[in-house]
Amino acid sequence: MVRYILHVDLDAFFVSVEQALNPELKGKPMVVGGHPNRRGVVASASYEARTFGVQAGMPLTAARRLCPQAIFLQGNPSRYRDASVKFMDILADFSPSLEPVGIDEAYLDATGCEPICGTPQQLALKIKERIKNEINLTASVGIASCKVVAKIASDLCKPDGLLQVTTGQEAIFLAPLPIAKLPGVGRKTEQALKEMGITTIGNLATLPLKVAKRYFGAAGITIHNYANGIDNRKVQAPGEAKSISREITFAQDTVDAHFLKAVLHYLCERVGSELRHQGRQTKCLTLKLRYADFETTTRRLSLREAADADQIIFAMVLQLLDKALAQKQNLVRLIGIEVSNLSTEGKQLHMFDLARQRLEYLNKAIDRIRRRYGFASIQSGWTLPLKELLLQTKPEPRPLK
Ligand code: DCP
Ligand code: CA
Repeated sequence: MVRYILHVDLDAFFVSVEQALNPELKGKPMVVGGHPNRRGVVASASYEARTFGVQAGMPLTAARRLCPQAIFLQGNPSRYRDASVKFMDILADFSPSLEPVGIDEAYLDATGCEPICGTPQQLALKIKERIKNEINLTASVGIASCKVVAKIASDLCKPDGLLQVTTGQEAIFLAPLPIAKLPGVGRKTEQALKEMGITTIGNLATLPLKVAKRYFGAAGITIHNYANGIDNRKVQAPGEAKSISREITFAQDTVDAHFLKAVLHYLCERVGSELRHQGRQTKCLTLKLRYADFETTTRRLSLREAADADQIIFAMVLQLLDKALAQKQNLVRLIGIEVSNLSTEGKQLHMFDLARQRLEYLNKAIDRIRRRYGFASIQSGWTLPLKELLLQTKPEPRPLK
């Protein structure tokens, strides 16, 4: 069956949220990321600033050199989280098959929605209209028969665009595009492909599969398939996701190990509470670090027994952080954790394991308090250095169930 997948991505997200709240900023070159005289990088640039060459990830000082007249804002994470929740809520009205990706993008499977929502194009227009009316933001939407092509389509039609790739035309659509546009092709792979004379997606598509596999292993097969417009990945609603991840990008890059450990503990609490909410446990932990130079590293370990306790997850992932910090002492821009290899098996195995049982009771009690009074209402000693940061967002109390 032909699938219709929409990739919906908000335009210049952080910047647009600021503009929606302060219309005087609209149409102006703008950068969210911090003060231009300070260290740090551009998180989001308005399309007006982009015409001067300003890009996400570039040092703020470089952005100011390129576009001195731009307005620089520090950013308001809680505003972006609010807008993100509203955005996802709008999308959820259109299809139960919704996969949020990061803060401002999502895939939506619209296969079979035609009798209710009209053609995929009509559906995309309705989604764009509601986003405009309800949160005053613009979104770009790519429509295709698979995720990778839908994502590239939304990227190409930005800002405020809508682009549908006709089924059967995927490879032709992709062929002229530069290789860096293909998800899965990072800076290193791009360089290696260029050294092989491969500069467009079409070049990669016609490379013999064996060669792609020899040079890049399993990832070579994936990008070769993508280049041919082949991507069987399903749109996965979060409940069925194979992994749960949380990450934080810092307003200011840091090497402060104490602070990094506090943030890591916070992320473990977030992931742990989500695991328990879903009634699942993890057997695989991954730590992600992105440095100021944008190099991203991941370290992974397997657990002998499945776990859902923050304390166990933290103890294990802390070992990964210690190793990473010992190996590279650069400024850190982002820290994240992912738990995967998830199971929903019962915990009978630990019936006589008192320490684990105590943790289970403790975490259940903490979850209950947090459900009622908000996540920041209860803190561990580890996350005390983050007190100010965490108290910025205070959800409405909800009744205990
Ligand atoms: N972000 C960040 N640091 C980065 C990249 C992004 O903090 N290096 C944040 C700010 C962005 C948001 O994530 O607004 C979404 O990222 P996108 O890559 O989707 O970028 P934008 O939404 O800003 O722009 P576009 O219109 O290209 O989607
Ligand atoms: Ca975006």
